[in-house]
Amino acid sequence: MYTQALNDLPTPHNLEDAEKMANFQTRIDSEDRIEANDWMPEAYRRTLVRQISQHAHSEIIGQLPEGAWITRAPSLRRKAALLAKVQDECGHGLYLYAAAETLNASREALMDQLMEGKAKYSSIFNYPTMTWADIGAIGWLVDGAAIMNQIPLCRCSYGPYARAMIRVCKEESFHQRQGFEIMMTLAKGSARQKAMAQDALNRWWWPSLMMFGPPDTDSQHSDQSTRWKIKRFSNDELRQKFVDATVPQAQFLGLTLPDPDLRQDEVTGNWMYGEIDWEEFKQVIAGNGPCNQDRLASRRKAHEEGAWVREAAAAYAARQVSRHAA
Ligand code: BYC
Repeated sequence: MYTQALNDLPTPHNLEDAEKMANFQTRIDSEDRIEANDWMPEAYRRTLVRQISQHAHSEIIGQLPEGAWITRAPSLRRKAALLAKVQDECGHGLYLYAAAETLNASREALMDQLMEGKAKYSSIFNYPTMTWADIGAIGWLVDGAAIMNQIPLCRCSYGPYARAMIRVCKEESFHQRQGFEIMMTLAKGSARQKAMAQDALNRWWWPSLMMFGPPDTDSQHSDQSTRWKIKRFSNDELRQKFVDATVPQAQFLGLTLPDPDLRQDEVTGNWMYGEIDWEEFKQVIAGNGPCNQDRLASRRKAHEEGAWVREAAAAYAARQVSRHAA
C-alpha cells in the first residue's frame, strides 16, 4: 500500500508533462491554433497523422473510380471538367501529405503503408463506376458528403490541416455542383437517361452515408478528437446534416432515394433514414469491398510506372543544388 502510494507520487518529469498537457488543453479550449513547431502531446500528433494520412490516401485513391471515365465522357466539355476534377483530387492529396509532413510523417512512408495495404482510405472508393451517371452521383453525393465533413475541419485546432481544408472545400463545392448538373441533365433527359441516374443514386446512396464513419456509439476516436477540436461534430450529426441537405435535392431532380423508411420528423424537420448496413461497411474497410484489390493494384502499378518521373525530379533537384553551390 505504502509502496503503491510512493509510486503514484508525481515525479518532476511527469509533473512537467502534466503542466504541458494542461497548457495545451487550455490553448485548445480558447480556440488557439496549434502550429507545427508548438509542443503537442504525442497522441494528438498520432491522431492527426492517422486522420490526415487516411484523408490524403482517399483523395489519391478517389481519382481512380472517376479517372476510369475520362476516356468515355460523353462530350469534350464533360471530359475537360472531369479531367480538371480528377486533377484537383490529386492536388488535395498533395496538400494533405504536406500537412502530414509537418507532423514528421514522410510522404514516402505513408505511401508505402498505403501500397502495402496497411493504411485505410475512405470506404466509398471501393465501389465500381458502372455508367456515366455514376460520375454525376459521385460529384453530387460523394463530394457533397465530403464537403459536409470537411467544412468543420477548416476550424480544426491544427493550423496546417485547417488551412489545407479551406482550399479543398472551395474546390469540392465546384465538384458537387458539377455532379449535380450531370444528374440534372440525365434526370430531365430521356427515360433511359433518367433510369440511369436513378440506378446510380440507388447504388451510391447507402455507401455515401457510410462515408461519415461508424455510428457515434461505435466511434472509437470521436470523444478524444472532439476534446482536441479536431472534430467539431460527431459522425451521426454530420450524417444527419447531409441527409437533410440532400433529400430536397433528390426531390428537385425527381429521383427517389432508395430508403423505404425515409420520413420527415414533424417536430425537428429532420429526415429520418432507415438502418445502415454496418456489416457491409465493416467488410469494405477490412479490404473485402467490390474494388479494394483493384484499387490497390492500380495504385501500385501507377507508382511503379511513375518511378522514372521521381528519379528525374530528384536528379534535376540535385543538379540545381550543385549549380547553386558552385
Ligand atoms: N472509410 O472512430 P471513428 C474524399 C475508420 S472524401 C474507411 O469514427 P474518426 C474525396 C476510422 O478511420 C473522404 N474507414 O474515426 C471526395 C477508424 O479506423 P482507425 C475522405 C473509416 O477518425 C471526393 C475507425 O473506422 N475524407 O477524400 O474519429 C472525391 C473508427 O472510426 C471510415 C476524410 O478522410 C470510412 N468511411 O472519424 C475524391 C475526412 N469511417 O483509424 C476524394 C477526414 C471511419 O482506428 N476524416 N473509418 O483504423 C474524418 O473526418 C474522420 O477520420 C472520419 C472518421 C469521420 C472519416
